[in-house]
Amino acid sequence: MFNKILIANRGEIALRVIRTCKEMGIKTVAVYSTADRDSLHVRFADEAVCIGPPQSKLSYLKIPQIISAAEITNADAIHPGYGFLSENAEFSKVCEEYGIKFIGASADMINAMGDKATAKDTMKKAGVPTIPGSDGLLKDIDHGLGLAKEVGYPVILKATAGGGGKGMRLVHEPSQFKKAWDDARQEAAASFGNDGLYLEKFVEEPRHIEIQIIGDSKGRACHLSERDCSIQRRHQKLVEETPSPIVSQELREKMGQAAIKGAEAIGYEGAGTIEFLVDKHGDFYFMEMNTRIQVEHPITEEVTDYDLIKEQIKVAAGVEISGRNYYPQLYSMECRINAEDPANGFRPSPGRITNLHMPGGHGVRLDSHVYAGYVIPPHYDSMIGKLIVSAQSREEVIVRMKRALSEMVIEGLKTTIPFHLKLMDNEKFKSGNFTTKFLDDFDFSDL
Ligand code: MV4
Repeated sequence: MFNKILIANRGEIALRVIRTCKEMGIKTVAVYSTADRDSLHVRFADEAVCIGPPQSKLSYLKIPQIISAAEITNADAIHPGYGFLSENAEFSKVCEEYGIKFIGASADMINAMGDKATAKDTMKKAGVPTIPGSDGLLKDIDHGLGLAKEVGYPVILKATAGGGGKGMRLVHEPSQFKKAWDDARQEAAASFGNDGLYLEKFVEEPRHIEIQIIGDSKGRACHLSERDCSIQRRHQKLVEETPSPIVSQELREKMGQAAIKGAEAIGYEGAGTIEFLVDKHGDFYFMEMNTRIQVEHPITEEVTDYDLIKEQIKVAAGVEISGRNYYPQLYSMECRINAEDPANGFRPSPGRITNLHMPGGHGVRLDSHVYAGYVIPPHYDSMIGKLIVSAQSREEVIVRMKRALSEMVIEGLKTTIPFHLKLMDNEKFKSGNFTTKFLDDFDFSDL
């Protein structure tokens, strides 16, 4: 097992990793920018190294600084958390070259899954259902027009380097194709420096369902069931839950087996997530694979009683997984509490938390790095914390979530709490019958 792990991240996920390391008897090293001097991850870690000024590009994204911090402190592994360098192939490779175990995917795996057209082709060849469309990249406009006619409109153009909706265009009819093509290419080139596009039939009003998997160094993978992430606004997830109200045990088994098949086909090692779209007929299709621990991992931990960070560390150290799959024994839901103003387009609202009260009680977990007097810096994401609530049924989870949200006091800045409180009273949300378009016509004006 590792002697010392450096956590190449900040905020709640840095704390989350440190907590598990402490329970495993592994020493920890925090890295921090000058903006995070007073952060809890710095205090909770055994050692801390300042790696630069506030801007991410000069600190949390600076590979030489982080490798130096690992060398100085004699860390034998690095946990990248999510975001920052967690899916950076170069960083994964440099860690390997320095003999430091990267607790994440190999450079080759990151490259293969980071290129969405390659990832889709790989999964299709492995027998995972994919959406009809182009085999790989589109050669030119006429290639796209021909395929669109074949699969039928509406179609969607997607940037192969994309994800998160960038470089994506919906096309309803042939007359719109040229403009969509030009716009998608331009946006993709500007955002990713790669203008490669692929095409798919557009799936109307889907659910976003993802399967958590974990693979070991022997090539075996297991699944930990699904998370429903359909409550999103502009590709930002706000609420996640498990089990999904639309996933039957039969569908869970089918999606779980498809995810295992995909993961084992590529010899995936570590924790990963396979994202699917599920259509109104209950048919599911591979969308993307994430080669990192995700923000919403705690709901899976709560319903399966499985510490994903601990298992990530174990498989990185060469321990084999049990080989069984994990199924939800409870219901769990996560509300992302962000320093944003939901009444004004979720505009970031950084600043000092002048007064703070955290919720508690049975079935309530709060993963957060903040304290009274803490300043949310403007340089990073605006997450204050994740409120994770569990209970025996979806109905009880919603009641408990309302109770916990109403106990929570965060003064000094705007938060997403009023949005979550309103959502928990929404009849359509409570029915469990909604799609990824649900928030498109939600009224945020009175929050
Ligand atoms: C789609 C789709 C419908 N049909 N692909 C959005 C982000 C990127 N990861 C893929 N996305 C979508 N791909 C086909 N063929 C609809 C979306 C989509 C979406 C997916 C999941 C959650 C929220 C979404 C919001 C808008 C569009």
